[in-house]
Order: sequence, then C-alpha cells, then structure tokens
Amino acid sequence: MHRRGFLAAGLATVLVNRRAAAQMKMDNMPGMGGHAGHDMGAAPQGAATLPEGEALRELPLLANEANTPGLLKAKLTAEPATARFAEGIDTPILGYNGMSPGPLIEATEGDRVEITFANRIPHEASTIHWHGMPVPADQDGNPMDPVAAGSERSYSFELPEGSAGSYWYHPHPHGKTAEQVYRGLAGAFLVKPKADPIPAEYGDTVLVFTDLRLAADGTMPDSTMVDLMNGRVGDHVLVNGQKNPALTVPFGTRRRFRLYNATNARFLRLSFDGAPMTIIGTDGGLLEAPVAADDILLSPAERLELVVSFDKPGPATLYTLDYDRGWMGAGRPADTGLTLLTVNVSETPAELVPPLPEKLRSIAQLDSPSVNRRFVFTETMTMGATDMEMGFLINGAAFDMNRVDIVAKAGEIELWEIVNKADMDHPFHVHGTQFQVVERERDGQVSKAPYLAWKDTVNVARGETVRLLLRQERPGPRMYHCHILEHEQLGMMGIVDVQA
Ligand SMILES: [Cu+2]
Repeated sequence: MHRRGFLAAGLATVLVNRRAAAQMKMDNMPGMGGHAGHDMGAAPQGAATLPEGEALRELPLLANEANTPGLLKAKLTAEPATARFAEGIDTPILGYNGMSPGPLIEATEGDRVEITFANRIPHEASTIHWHGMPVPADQDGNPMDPVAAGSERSYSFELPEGSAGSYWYHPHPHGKTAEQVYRGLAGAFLVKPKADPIPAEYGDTVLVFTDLRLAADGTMPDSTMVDLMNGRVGDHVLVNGQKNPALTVPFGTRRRFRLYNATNARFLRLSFDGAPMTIIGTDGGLLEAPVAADDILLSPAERLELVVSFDKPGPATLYTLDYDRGWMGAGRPADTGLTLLTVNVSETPAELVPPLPEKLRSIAQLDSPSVNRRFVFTETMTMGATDMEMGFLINGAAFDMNRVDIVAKAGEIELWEIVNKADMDHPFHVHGTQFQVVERERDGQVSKAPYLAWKDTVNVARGETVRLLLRQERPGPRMYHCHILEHEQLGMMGIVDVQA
C-alpha cells in the first residue's frame, strides 16, 4: 500500500508501530496478554471509582415549547458541560442541554417535530442524526450537512403513523462522531403509539447504556491505537449516567424496559438474574408477539424492549455475560459478570398486574426484492517499513464523502447481503429506514430470523453473512456503516443515493 494514499485519505487508516503490532500478535495467542487491563497506553493506572446503588434517575424530558397538540418544538444545544461521575470530582464532558445522556425526547406518531440545534462545541462541526427514524435525508444529520461550531440549524420532520419505536439521537459529523459520542453526546428519542397494547401498569422505563473511561483526575483520556482498532471500550458501563443504580418494585409486578446501547463499541450480552425476560420490541417498535428470552445480545446502537417479571422478593440484577466479538491486541475488556442495574423487589405485593397481550401488532413482511446487493466488510493490515497500517473497508473501499457507492430507487424492496470477512463483529446500520432480517449464514449453515421485526442495526458476527430486506421510502443520500463508531470513522461507511 502507498503511504501517501493513506495520508491523503486522512482518517481512513490507523498507523501502528511495528513493536506494537508484534505485541498485538502475541496477545492474540491463547494464554498471552488479553484481559489484564489495557496495554499500549489505553487506560491510565488508578482509574476513578464510581458510587453504586443510587436510585435510578429518570431521564429529564426535553421541554416542548409549543402549545399546539401534535407539535414538538424544542431546542437542543451541544456544549461543553461537567458531570460528577466520581465523588467530589468534576468531569468535563460534552452534553446536550448540559446533560449526558441528553434529555429524553418523547413524541407520538403523527406528530410534527421541529428542533433547533445549536452547536456550541468549540472549533468542531457537529450534526444530530436521528438514529432509526423515518426522517427526510436532508434532516437526518448526515456528515455532508455539518453544523459549524457556533452556528444553529433547525431539524423538522413528521413522524408517520406506525412509526412508534425506541429511537435515539447522536452526532454524525465527519471524522468526529466517535469522540463526540464517547464524550457524552447521545440521547433517547421515544416515539409512542396512539394506542399502546402494553399495559400502562408496567410503566415504561428507558435505560440508556453508555460507556465511560475515567482517569483518576476525573478526565476522559484520549483514544489510543487499541481504541481505534477495536472501538473504544470504557471502564464503566453506565445506565442513564449512573453505575449500577437501584430501582425498587413491588413483588409480583411486571416492568417494561427500553434498553439502548449508546456505547461506541461495547457489546452487551445481558440477563436478569432471577427475573424472567420477554422481548416485546426491537429498534423499530413492537414485535407481533412476545418472545421469552434467557439472555439478549445488544450490539452497539441496538435497542430492545423487554417486559420483566419480578416474581420473588429480593434483589434481581441485570448483569453481563461473556461475548467474544473479536479483539485485536491487549486490553480485551473483562466483560463478564458486571452488574448494570439492581432491582430490589420488595415484600409488598403489586396491586394489579394485567397480563401481557398475546398479540402486540401486525408487521407486513417485506418480500420479492427487485434488487440484490452484497456488502463485504474487511479489515486490512499492511506492514510498512516502520508502521502497520489498518483499514476498515466495505467492498474494498474506505468512506469518501464525495463518492456515491450505490444508487437505489425509492419505494423498491431490496435484498442486502452483509458479509463479514473480518476478524471482529461489525454491527451494521443503515439510515432512513427500518429493515427486516431474513437469515444468517455461517459455514454454509443458514438459520432463519427467529421472529419478524423492524430493525435499523444488526450485528454481523465475524465469518457470518446476514441477509435483510429493506425499502427506502424517501429520496436522498443515506449512510450505511458499522456502528462501532471508530470503525465508521476509519472508513467502514458508504452512501446509498435513493432516487425518487
Ligand atoms: Cu466495525
């Protein structure tokens, strides 16, 4: 490979010096390295300790300035702020309206949304991308539409009937997305249905997972080469900004939870200890019928809606299970057995617990695609004289903002085949629409999707092929990319131009 080409491409590769590369090879061998903290200058020694067990915070709602039914008019400002994660230590963060996660945005399908976005991040462009939402391309915060530091713009869109779901919002500027998100910019956007089949008695609790690396002095260290290659994984998984917060519920109750993986790169395989889980919804809203689950995998950017039954008094914890998503070099995070949330089930019995309906809604199955497309994900590693160069590619190319990768037609159903020929899992996301996963293939074995669901992000495990059906309804350029944000930034992204 030519150095000059890489330098011209700027962000499209990581340079790793030879010694570090040799170290990484060693760490990939069984019994060597791994797990024992970060090497290559990742986490500084003496990372901060965070308090646990505080009452779970409800995310503050974004205030609606309109008095007209059916209109959400509001302001979101991205700005430097401080947060207190560790006792007595202020941490400089980036916040939406001063907060991380940002305020919870709630609207109802059929509503019109008008949000004025002010970018007060010094010297950095930003955007707001409405992750998973059916918004016009020019309102979707593409990297091609930056909002310069110190300026404002308005994002306006209508939420169509049937669009209820657990969406989120985050920045998507060219070359700065990963850093702006890990510094704090992400929030949940909940679109409610006009009639909700889930009993109101279950509540509706939003749990936004973020991932924090905090030095002893309370600052967030810059990303290292290991972070760029694997995606940045922190030292603490937070729920609504808190470490292992606590929630008290009466015994015998059922609770509805919306789980958001808003981390840059952390895979969350989760289970509730002592409380059965039922999946009721995915990224783009409810399933047709509830599905019982022993554990769930939430890859970066995915969401799930659960109903959890708290049938016996005592603590029930939401904890992590091991999941090997492929790791390069030292510092594979010790992911197993982290407690993310503690639910204290009291001796007081719940008063009225209506049953979960057997049918939640109908989902029209997409079929008969008129176009088939194939996207091959690869990681490239080239040893130069002094450096190793790494690239993250789709169909052999790194992202170029001035290149349209594919042209599609609005309203047509397409079959997309995502082939992961790389050594790490890559969660695949496409803007502007929801898709239906059809099947997965690995080593010639095909398994059909376990249930029909609307999704905008799907994990494609290393060595796996995922086939999905999608239809873009609105014209304009749309991004598709790996949602490990460092991989997206390093080139694993393309543009589909949807034409009317
Ligand atoms: Cu990736």
